[in-house]
Amino acid sequence: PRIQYHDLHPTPADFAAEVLAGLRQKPRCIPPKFFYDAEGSHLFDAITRLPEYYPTRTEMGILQTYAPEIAARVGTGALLVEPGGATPAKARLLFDGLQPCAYVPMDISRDHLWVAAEQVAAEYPWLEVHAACTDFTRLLELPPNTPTGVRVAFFPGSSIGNFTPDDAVAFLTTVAELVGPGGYLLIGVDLKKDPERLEAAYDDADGVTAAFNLNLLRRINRELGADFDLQAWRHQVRYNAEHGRVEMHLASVRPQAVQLAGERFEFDAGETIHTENSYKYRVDEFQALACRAGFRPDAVWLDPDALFSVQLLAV
Ligand code: AVI
Repeated sequence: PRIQYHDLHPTPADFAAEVLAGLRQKPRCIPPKFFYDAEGSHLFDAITRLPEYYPTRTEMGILQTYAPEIAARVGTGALLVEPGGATPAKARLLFDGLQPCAYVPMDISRDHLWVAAEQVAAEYPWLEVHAACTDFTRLLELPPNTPTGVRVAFFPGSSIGNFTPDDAVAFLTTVAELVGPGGYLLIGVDLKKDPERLEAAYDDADGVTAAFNLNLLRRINRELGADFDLQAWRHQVRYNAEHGRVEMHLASVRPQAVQLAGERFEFDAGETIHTENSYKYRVDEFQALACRAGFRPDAVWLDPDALFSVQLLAV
């Protein structure tokens, strides 16, 4: 298999420092990137298969249906770059139609990235794979010897929804620079819809998303030696219409104190730790945001129920 590995040795996030900083704030918050330890990644995988969590299967359906149209617009022989490409199940749907000159998955998680690169290379023997272990801040450094072609960035999963709109613009600006004039971004964006449907997607009947959220406290206890009582916290989901986002919180069921790294944190009954935002857009809202980053809308594909969008943006 034709694989090249490129390790930029990304600096791991400082879990302790970021958790302490977030808990010292009011309202309290912890960044969602810390959900994904081994158990959290496993739970997220289970979330993507839940009946209530429509985004994954809906997006895959759109990609499958419209792969030939996508290929017709961007052309064959492009360089396909996937920031966060350690789970290439979705990119796979594009390879046959796009016939990219190379696939460049980029991810901070070295082990997942290496495994994914090997699987892709084994499955698509004609495809050159250049796996780059790096964080989002260094997207512009492509691995050496990467073939040239029209650059297409692929950012599925509505991961863009976990950025604030301003951070999304900053990230998309870097992506626009990465693909350059003549390049494209193919991005999955979850759409605004009935709040009940949105809240159910983040508060499933089997409690998988609740376990995913609460696993963060388990991880803090295990890795940072805190003493969160897991029975005293509840998963809480609300659609914030003003900001157009689903919020996940962990709510304290009673007044309590938690010890972490020699510091004592007191929580009132009902007080929450805000753990995630998942922004939802109308198609025109997202296009306006992408325009601020230097893109122009090229095409949009939706599922029949208009739950989710796959958008092609050009530089
Ligand atoms: C990864 N990200 C796009 C998911 C989302 O829908 O915002 C994370 C997630 N959180 C709870 N369920 C799924």
